[in-house]
Amino acid sequence: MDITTIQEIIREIDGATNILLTAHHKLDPDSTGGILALYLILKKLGKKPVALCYEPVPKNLEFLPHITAIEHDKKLMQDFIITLFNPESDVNEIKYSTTAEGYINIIITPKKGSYSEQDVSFKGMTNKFDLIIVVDSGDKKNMGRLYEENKELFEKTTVINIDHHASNDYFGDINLVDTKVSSASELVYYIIEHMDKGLIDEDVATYLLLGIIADTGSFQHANTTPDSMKVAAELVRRGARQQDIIKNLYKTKKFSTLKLWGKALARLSVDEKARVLWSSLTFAELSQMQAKPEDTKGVIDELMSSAPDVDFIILFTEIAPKTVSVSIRTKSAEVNGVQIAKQFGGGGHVQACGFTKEDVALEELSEEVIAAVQKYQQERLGGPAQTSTQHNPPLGAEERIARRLENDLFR
Ligand SMILES: [Mn+2]
Repeated sequence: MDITTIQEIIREIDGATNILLTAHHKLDPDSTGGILALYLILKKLGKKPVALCYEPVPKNLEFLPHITAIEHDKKLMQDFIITLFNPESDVNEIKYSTTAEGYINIIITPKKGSYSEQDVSFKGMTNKFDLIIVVDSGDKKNMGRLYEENKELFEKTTVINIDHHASNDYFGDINLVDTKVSSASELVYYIIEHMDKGLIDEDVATYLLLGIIADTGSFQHANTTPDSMKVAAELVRRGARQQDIIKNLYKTKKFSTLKLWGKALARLSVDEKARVLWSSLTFAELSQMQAKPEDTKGVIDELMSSAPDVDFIILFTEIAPKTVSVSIRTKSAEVNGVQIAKQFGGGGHVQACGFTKEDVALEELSEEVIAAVQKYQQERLGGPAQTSTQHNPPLGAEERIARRLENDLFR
């Protein structure tokens, strides 16, 4: 951890009063958690923070306390006010003209008498921020309209850049950028830790844990480090409401989505030798459940994280009558899904790809695709030709998936 930079940031915060907090324009759990944690801490320190992001907060984050502290439509640049001492006479006329050099002349004509230089003063002449903290944003452009409309403010004000993206271009005057850290929220934790750990109450702990959980996919992604787990443990100790976070991030599914899962699970098939697991959803089922094709994304994600020892996970979705969309996922980079997708005119990434075919029967297409997978796997893994196709997953697998679904349903 870059202690020098953290200390520099703490010094800047100490010396500032009006602090603007923002993030990349599309708020996500990490940026929202980071902003709110800083907001509350700064308030506790007697500062005057303003949290601002022009895009609305995502629905699943509305459960967070003080979420309304993040404003969406505040205008940042203030009027430039020129005050003229004018005790006796009224103004006859005010007009202005611009010069070729880019100046504005404001011409004030009194009804009587005249003004002198001493009569003029300026008020509210600059924006009121003396520090800007940007959380989880790789560059200035990522802040969207907030930056576009206030470039001057960003140029004139000290900017602190707190981020963990590899693409970060060090746009700040002070940059706390660490790609080895799980999340911007974890970085915010390190700053607060060096200020005073006592500032972390239950709300602050919840915000920061939210960012860490979301960006590590509940400690499943490769960016989960011993440090991120240590910080998470400390946050839980300090009262972070982990169950609230999980419930709102992962356990709040539409009823239609859950019913869709039920259908997909009931039709689960496995070929253990070819190490492929697949399922399908018909157009009639989608319509019946008033589900949209995009609702099936959750189904394949869930199968991916719950499926047992397979290499391929494939979901066939009839998105319109006789039009079938095929999502192919593979569990490791050594298994190239694109090789299958390409045979059917599709493409994508090695581990996540697919295609859509019109004018086909769901059954027929799934048989063709599975045959292609069996052939690919046979060539890859060797061994005798593939013959057996088991249309039920092994008990262990089915049980594990069912238990997971049950958890999601009844929590
Ligand atoms: Mn992040």
